[in-house]
Amino acid sequence: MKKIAILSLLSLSLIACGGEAEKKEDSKMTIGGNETEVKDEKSTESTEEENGVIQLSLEGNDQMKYNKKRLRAKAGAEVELTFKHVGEMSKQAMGHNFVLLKKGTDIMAFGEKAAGAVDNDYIPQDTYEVIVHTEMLGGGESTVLKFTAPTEKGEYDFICSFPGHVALMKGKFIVN
Ligand SMILES: [Cu+2]
Repeated sequence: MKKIAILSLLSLSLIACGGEAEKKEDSKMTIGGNETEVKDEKSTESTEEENGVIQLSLEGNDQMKYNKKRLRAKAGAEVELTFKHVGEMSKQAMGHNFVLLKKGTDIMAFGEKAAGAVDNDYIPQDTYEVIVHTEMLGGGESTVLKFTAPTEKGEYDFICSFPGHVALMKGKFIVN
């Protein structure tokens, strides 16, 4: 009887060990996954500071895409955003801008409203939803936008307000 008890104890501890080993492997895999995620995040944004001014850059191309999905700034910080249209198409065919919107703005509804503002570079004139925006650029053009980041932390949407572009050209401006 005793032997049986010992044997079953042994096998129990073996099972327990096996379980632990598996768990350890799992956590390793999770850590690896997190690391990749962090790397991805870094490659989609650049946060440099020069004389206390946060330097950000963003590009738009002929494929109707921004090169970053996220931009980051400290709450209330001075920001200098260099925005460049790296394509070759005209402003009339493939114009791009950067429009930073207030928290909670419905970006698709805003995009529709903006599409009607043909005479104002596709920025609705009577809107309270825009925090700041650049001019509309054509291929090869660039502009620098200086502004103060919102003082309220959180995620803000940025979009291109050229008709139809909001579906693909959108990102998060993260204030922390
Ligand atoms: Cu655009």
